[in-house]
Formats: sequence, structure tokens, C-alpha cells
Amino acid sequence: MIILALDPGAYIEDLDEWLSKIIDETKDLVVGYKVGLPLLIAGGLEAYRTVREKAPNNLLIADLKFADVGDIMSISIDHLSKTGVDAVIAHSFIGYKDALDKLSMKCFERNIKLILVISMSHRGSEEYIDRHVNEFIELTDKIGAWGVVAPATRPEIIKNIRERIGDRIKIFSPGIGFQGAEPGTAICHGADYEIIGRAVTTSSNPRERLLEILEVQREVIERCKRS
Ligand code: BMP
Repeated sequence: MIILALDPGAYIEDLDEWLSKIIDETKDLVVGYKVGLPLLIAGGLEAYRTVREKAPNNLLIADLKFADVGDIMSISIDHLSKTGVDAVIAHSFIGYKDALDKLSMKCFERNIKLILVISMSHRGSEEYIDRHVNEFIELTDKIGAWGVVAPATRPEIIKNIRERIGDRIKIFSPGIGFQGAEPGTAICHGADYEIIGRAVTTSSNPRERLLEILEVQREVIERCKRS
């Protein structure tokens, strides 16, 4: 249950070739792709359309981590909706009034799923964001978000979210591989999908690397079920 983050490094010369190779080698193994600012900056909305065309049957998540006023985020959603993305990610800390209320309405109108960041995988998340995790969970429910992002690097947060929210929300967990968490850990604590990027995309053989990661994920989940 992997979402592959397509974040091309600045050293990549031919973006189209890079996307083709990775997507062709992985699309039968991953649930979906997460496309964020690195790909948007490097290749524009055209690159998002390219991913959509090359992987028509995979989930496509635009990770722009929106954190703006509602009307402006809504304009971005209008543009994004022309690329065929299935879901977008926004921050929770911007709050409901004139922000997430409007964004969630616009996503509903454009038939795009909304995912909120509840906590992040880096250590700085503990400085401010993590103090509000339980409030963000309530906000997720209030706006009827489809999913949340929570860190594989601090799995107790995933467990807390799952216990509070039940099965009605998808949990996406980054932090696997380059950021230190072991594949399978997040799912073991209640996540639905693990987001993995550079561990696969910087490999000279992305498919082989992904197969190895999937094997570890399977073993860790099996072990977790038995304990
Ligand atoms: P990587 O496996 O290369 O570390 O990539 C993780 C991906 O997940 C990146 O696209 C990053 O933007 C995203 N991400 C994260 O690492 N931590 C978060 O808390 C939220 C994220 O979206």
C-alpha cells in the first residue's frame, strides 16, 4: 500500500524521460502518485497532466500543502482540476472560517478529494503543529475531509488519529526510507498508505528497490498482526 512521491531533483535533465521510466516501472506496484511543488516548479501543470496520462488508473494526489485564504485556494483548485488530479493536500492550521470551509466546498464542486495535514514527519512538527493534533482531527471531521497526513516517524500519532476517527478517514504516512521509518510501521499503527519518495526515485533500479520495500512492508505488517 504505497503512494510514490514524485519529487525530481534539480540534477534531472529530461523530466519527461524521468517520469516515464519511474511510472512505467512502478505503476502496477503502487496505489498512486503524489506530485508536489518540486514537479510543479520543474515542469509546470503540464508535468501533472503527463503523470495523469501515463498512470490513468492510479490515484493522483497534488501535494501543494495549501495554507492560504479560502478564495485564493479555490482559484488554485479551479486550475488544478484541469490536470485530472484526484486529491489535494492542505494544512489544517489555517482553520475553518474563510479557509477550509471554502476550500472543502470548492473541492466538492470540482470532485476533488481533500486531505489535511495533521502532523508532519520532521522534528519541527513538535514545536507548534503537534500541540493541536486533536483539534485538527476534529476539524477533519467537521469539513468531511477524505484523508489526513500523519508521520510514519511518530507512529503513536497515527494510532491516536485512528482511535479517534475510526475507519471513516484515509491516513497517508510519509517518513519511510530516507527519513528513517521502516516500511510497514505506519500501516501497523493504523495508516492506510505509506508515502515513499527518494528511496525509490533516486535508485538506479526503481522497480527492484520498490519490490524490496514492498517485501519489508509485507513482513512488518505480518509481524505486527501476530503480536
Ligand atoms: P521521501 O520519502 O523522499 O522523504 O519523501 C516524502 C514525501 O512526503 C515528500 O514528497 C514530502 O514532501 C512528503 N511529506 C513528508 O515528507 N512529511 C510530511 O510530514 C508531509 C509530507 O507531505
